[in-house]
Amino acid sequence: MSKVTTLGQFIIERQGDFPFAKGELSRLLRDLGIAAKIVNREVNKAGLVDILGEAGTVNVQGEQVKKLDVFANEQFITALSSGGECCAVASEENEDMVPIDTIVSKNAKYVVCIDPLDGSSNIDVNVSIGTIFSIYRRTSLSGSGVLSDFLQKGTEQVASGYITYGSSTMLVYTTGRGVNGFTLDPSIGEFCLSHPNISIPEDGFLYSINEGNYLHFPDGVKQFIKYCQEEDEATRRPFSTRYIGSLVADFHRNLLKGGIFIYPSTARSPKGKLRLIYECNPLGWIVEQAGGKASNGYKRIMEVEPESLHQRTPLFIGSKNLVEKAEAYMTKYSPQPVAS
Ligand code: AHM
Ligand code: MG
Repeated sequence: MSKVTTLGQFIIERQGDFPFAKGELSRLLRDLGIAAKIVNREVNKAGLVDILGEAGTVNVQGEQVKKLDVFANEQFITALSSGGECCAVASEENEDMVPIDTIVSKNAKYVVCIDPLDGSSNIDVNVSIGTIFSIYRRTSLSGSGVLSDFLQKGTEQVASGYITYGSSTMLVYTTGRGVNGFTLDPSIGEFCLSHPNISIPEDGFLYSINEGNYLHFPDGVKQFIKYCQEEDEATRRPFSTRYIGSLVADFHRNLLKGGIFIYPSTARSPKGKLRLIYECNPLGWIVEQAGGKASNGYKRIMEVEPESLHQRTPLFIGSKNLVEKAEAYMTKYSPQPVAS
């Protein structure tokens, strides 16, 4: 019988590699895993709204039915507040950071940035959605966290990951020593190591972009799309388009199969749509740890200086050679005067 390694076991085994680790980061990851299982349970019931009641209404038990993204946000913040290892949370669902000032958490070492349920427009149609998270060591000295704790470059992350609620539920994370993926086995309620040491192919044959916005793309992106669509046997072009419209699901597919995901600036979103702190940086670190690249079109995403919690950025992420190719097209056809 092959040995099953659960997420909990894996985290504890890895902790032994850091002689001075006190286990706080491990506990934080474990708390995120527990919240993910609760969110997964509710996400799996999303199709039952006619039976269980619609968001905003009162269900047959007399309880207020919450929107799933609000529910997910509450679950993650509750898990992080009671775990005692996190002194503040920044979430897509909250305009300001949420300080955690319980007795156990007040002087905790870490802050967590989270998109609790990304791609939520896909919930009602049974398409994959996800959670994205990123952990930083606080820069403030004590008390509950402050805004500046979150305005650190992606290069300062100590752990990042995502959960994809799809045909199966997976948690993928890195602490800077490779990327490992765990699939939830619902029969035992545990995330089990299923994808050790994930690496993304250097070349990919998929490109993922919302081409509906084509007219408003920068010329560099238009030219890159043209390159992807040209016929060339040697480079296996034309490439195929795959676009779900759920960042985590699009990213996860390209991570395993190779490819590039692009959300550039558009007329509607001149700075791009995706958020630097809790969408782009965490996935940026994952892809780099897997051997790929993440860029804003001109520079490494993890080196962009964050100025605000909900800052947006264009994103080019995936297989190394494809991201470099797209960057070359951006530099040639859409040279930008100053770095963003
Ligand atoms: P959300 O945070 O409001 O869910 O939006 C983020 C989502 C991403 O999952 C996805 O990559 C992108 O929006 C899709 O946007 P579009 O519908 O413009 O293609
Ligand atoms: Mg989002």
